[in-house]
Amino acid sequence: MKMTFRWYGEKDPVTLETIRQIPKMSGVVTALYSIPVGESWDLDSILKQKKLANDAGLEMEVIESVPVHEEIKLGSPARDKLIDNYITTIRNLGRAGVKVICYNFMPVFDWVRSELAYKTADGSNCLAYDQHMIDALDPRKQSLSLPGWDESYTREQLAALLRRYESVDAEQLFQNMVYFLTALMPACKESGIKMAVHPDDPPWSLFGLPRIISNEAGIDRLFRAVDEPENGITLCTGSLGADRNNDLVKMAGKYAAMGRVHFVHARNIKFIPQDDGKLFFHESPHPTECGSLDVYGILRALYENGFDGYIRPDHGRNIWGESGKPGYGLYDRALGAVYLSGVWEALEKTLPGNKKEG
Ligand SMILES: [Mn+2]
Repeated sequence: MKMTFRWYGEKDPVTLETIRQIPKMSGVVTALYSIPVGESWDLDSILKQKKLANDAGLEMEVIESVPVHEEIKLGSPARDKLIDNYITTIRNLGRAGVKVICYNFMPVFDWVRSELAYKTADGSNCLAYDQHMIDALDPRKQSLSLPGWDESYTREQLAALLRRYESVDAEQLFQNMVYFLTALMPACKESGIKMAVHPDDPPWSLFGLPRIISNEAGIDRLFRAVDEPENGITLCTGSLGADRNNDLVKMAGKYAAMGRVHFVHARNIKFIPQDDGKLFFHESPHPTECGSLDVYGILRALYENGFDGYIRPDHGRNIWGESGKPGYGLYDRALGAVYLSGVWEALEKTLPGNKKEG
């Protein structure tokens, strides 16, 4: 297992020098943030980013993410050129020694929360999801004021994009994803790159848009449709865990045994029951007992089924007066990394070697 940390490049207030001081940190998970979505990433720019990490004593073996252009998700005629660009990016990342690409296939919106600074009982703040607030939003009728939504679309552009998705149901989106992945596989094999799809966050349809990587059935179907070891997942516990029907311990063990967990996002969330039964959860400290997810059980299932890939602490709270990027401050993610490493050490020292290590 390799512990990693997300780094948003040179503009990230959390510096590489800080990250390297977190115990057991092997590398950063980063991206090239200035290249527009759809354009290919040139080798020089990739190597420049890698050198920054390497000079700080950190690896750059996981990219999060190489975004997938909406035209690919829509399956429009424009997709083939964009897929060619994506393949060029894969080849260049492979040349630079990158091993895993995290991406997602969620139409228009990726992660969605109702609050970015929900105040918890201990005075820290974190991301939260309140179904009441999400239900009250209709991006087709009103300007969307969604926390974290980057407003890169005007209201008219967003409305036009949503109209185009009216003809794309979950089945069509799935076919478009299979088309995309199938095209990528030869380059992935030649380049030593594994694709790790990030599950839908949250794992259900939002604003009428289809979502397909939300549960075991969806992931199984994707693995069957493109049955290659390079077609894997980012096991994001907080994303999948928002749906209480998802048995994360089972999924972690099953997909690790298949060799399809290429990357793990470890995060805990806490469900707060509401009188009307609607969903409310906020993100919590990483340890099992601080939230509703069995983080220990998930790590144990990964360990026992031979997982030896990359992991990073996912969203942390803002604590100790830090006002960091929501979910991506330094302190709580660093605490999370050390907790995860501690659990892993205990697993290694108390259980027989995992299958990969014989
Ligand atoms: Mn995640």
